[in-house]
Amino acid sequence: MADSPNVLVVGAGFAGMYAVYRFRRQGLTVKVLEAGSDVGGTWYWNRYPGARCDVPSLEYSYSFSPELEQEWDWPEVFSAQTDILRYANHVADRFDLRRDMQFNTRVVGVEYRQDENLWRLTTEQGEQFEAAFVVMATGCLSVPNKPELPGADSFVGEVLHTGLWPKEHVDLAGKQVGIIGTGSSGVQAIPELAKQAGHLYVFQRTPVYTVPANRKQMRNDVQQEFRDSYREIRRMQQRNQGGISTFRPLQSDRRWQREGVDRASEKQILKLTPGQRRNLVATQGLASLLAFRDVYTDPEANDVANELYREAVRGMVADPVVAARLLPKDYGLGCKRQVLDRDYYATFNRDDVTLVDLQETPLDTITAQGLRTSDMQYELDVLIYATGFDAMTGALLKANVRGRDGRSLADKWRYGPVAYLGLQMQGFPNLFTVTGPGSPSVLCNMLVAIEQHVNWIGDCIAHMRNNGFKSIEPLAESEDEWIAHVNEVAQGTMYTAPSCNSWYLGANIAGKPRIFMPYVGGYPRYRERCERAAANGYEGFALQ
Ligand code: N01
Repeated sequence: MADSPNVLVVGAGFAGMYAVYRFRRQGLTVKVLEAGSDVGGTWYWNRYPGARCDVPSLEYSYSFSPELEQEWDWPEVFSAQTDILRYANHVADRFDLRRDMQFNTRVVGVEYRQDENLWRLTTEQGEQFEAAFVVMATGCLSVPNKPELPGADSFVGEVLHTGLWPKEHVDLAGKQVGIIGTGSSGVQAIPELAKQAGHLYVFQRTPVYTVPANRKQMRNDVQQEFRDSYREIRRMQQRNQGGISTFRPLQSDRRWQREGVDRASEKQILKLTPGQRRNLVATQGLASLLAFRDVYTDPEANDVANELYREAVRGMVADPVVAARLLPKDYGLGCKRQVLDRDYYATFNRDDVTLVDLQETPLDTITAQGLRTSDMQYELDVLIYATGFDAMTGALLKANVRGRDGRSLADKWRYGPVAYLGLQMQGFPNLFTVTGPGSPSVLCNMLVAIEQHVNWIGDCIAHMRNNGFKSIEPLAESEDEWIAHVNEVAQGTMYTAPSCNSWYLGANIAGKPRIFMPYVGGYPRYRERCERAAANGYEGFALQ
């Protein structure tokens, strides 16, 4: 047996990193096993050109160390992957986290040893580790989805995936480059790839709703204002539905006041006249459509916003045929994770970029030289998959988890993820998930969601050790009640509209059960629920 710490953590992304800090501070020994060669998780793997975060960096940052908050400089309001990875490395250095981490170590087995009440983890290299507690900090978007396309193996050019982008520079100069997929990754990459490639072919199956990203450089006075107010900002995050404070620079109230739009109509697009709506989009851009509450719940309001969106895109793309292909038609705003871009539509005005609509001319096969659709052969040097992830459950299932009586997690989750509060599963005692299905996770500022979960897990382990408990797992009825609640709050939102197919629903993976996985009821309500369970002696859980 290689090692037996108190807690084994799988994954050295932001969750695994904080787990080391938190668990160490409470006197536990901890070991992290990580497949990559260093820290950073999502930001370690997703190095494709254009990758950046859609949450402002002053908020997408750890709150556990006031010193860290004061000393770190963010160059931009919404940071690029390189800056976020630099931050992750700084945190790892500053708190000496790597001491308890083993890299290049992929966990392929997570098995509960019932007689010993221990978990045994097996790595790809055959090493084994044991611990009383396991924390799966494996991320929500960490297993790339690479669809099996006919003929894919025959392609002789270079194949890349946005979610597994090489560390080394990829030279695309003068090359014929194809990219499949127009979700967040594709939309971020396409304008950058177009600048680098000889010619870029974008193979689009489903058009996307994307709005321009905030491109502001960080101003010193804004950063200082944050630093001076961080404690209040962190409190505001705890009260906000998505774990993001409404503190500057996100504050939009003044802008709304300037434009003379009252706060009631801010929430309902149907209360504005057609002229007011058009004026709003013309003066404040596409992102203004996202501020209306009714767009997310009322199909009529949603249609109004969708049509305004389409109208604006027609104005941005020079060729009307290309514009028509770029317009989403079969689903509405608010169904998928909102995509943010930098010059996405303008990129299709370039002569060296071709949009191929795979609905009009479906993909026939990949060939040795490129990609063939029903009407054309496209010669390619490089083929890039921007085809997303097996989200939320993928990494947990891939780790081959087996609980009591040898029951696999895959079996427990054959009809969709069954868990309590996205923290634990019945039949898998002392195994915890960070930002697991049924928790706000991907609908929340991830750093806020991660810290809340790791703190809860740390407190739970302390409670067990202080009170002589050897095992904790949820009651089956707690899981049932929580799943019913998770489903109930998602009903009536655009997320679960019949026309909606998103990775939130598992709809991007063939054969995956269609279940809305994250908790949409808001972070504060969720956090209070977790706190209440703990305060009531871990209500809903069986402690032994
Ligand atoms: O993945 P996606 P993503 N043939 O699943 C297409 C986060 N993220 O990596 O819709 C042809 O959204 C698929 O088409 P369709 C963020 O949470 C954040 O882009 O299935 N096409 C779609 O166009 C995001 O939501 C940032 O018809 C195929 C695309 O591939 C999440 O990651 C940046 C296909 C996949 O889109 C996932 O985004 C990047 C096939 N067989 C990512 N299979 C930030 O900004 C799939 N597609 C923080």
